[in-house]
Amino acid sequence: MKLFDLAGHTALVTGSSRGLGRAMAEGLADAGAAIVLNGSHAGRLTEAATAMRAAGHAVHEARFDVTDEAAVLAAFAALDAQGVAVDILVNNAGIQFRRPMIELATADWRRVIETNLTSAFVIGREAARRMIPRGRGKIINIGSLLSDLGRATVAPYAVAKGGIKMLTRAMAAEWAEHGLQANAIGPGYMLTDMNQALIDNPAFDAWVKGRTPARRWGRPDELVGTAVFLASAASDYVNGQIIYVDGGMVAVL
Ligand code: GCO
Repeated sequence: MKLFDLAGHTALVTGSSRGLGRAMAEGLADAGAAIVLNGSHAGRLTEAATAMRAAGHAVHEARFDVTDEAAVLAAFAALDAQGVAVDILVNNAGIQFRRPMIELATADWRRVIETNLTSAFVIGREAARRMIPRGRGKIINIGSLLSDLGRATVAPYAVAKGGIKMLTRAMAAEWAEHGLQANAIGPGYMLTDMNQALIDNPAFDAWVKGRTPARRWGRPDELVGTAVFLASAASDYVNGQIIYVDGGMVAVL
């Protein structure tokens, strides 16, 4: 299992005080990584860090809004000053905003694109600037079923997640020769706060269970295996890929 051992590595997981990011942070920590937890809500970030430390994990806290470039730069400068070398980046932070496009304000479009896509470029660039001189690094961008498929009322989210798939390929194109591996995970319909309105909607719940070959929603912890694989030496020759963890939904009609 040494191939999947993350001891000696440090993972920055954006949006990791709850949801998918928290589950992946805990899973990467279980595999031996030190974790840089990120969130913009001080209380939630401290709660998550405290719980993970109580579980025996090495945890740093980096509180910043991923859309605030100055705060991102300051956070990386602080990590540099502390001698914390991020060699695994999980670009997970994201928001959802469901609205038909003809009713969608441009400001709301921009907010989703900035949070779900542009932040992954900015944080990826800052991480890569430090990984390239070291000749190694793992970047894991969190996409979605909507990286490949459309759904009504979630246009900015789908466009951003489609962009995540292509940003991942662009990162592979430019950074693989420097020893970095950039890949993506495409979660299916997962049991998260962001999806609570859908989970609570009997018609949508039935649709997800009928449309998904596994006939169920996914659990956040079900992303951990793929995250550890993409964060570890086991994926050193994997680049530019998106791995769907979706119960089979994207593979079938
Ligand atoms: C939606 C959901 C999806 C899921 C996930 C599916 O409104 O359709 O929020 O976006 O969260 O992204 O892969």
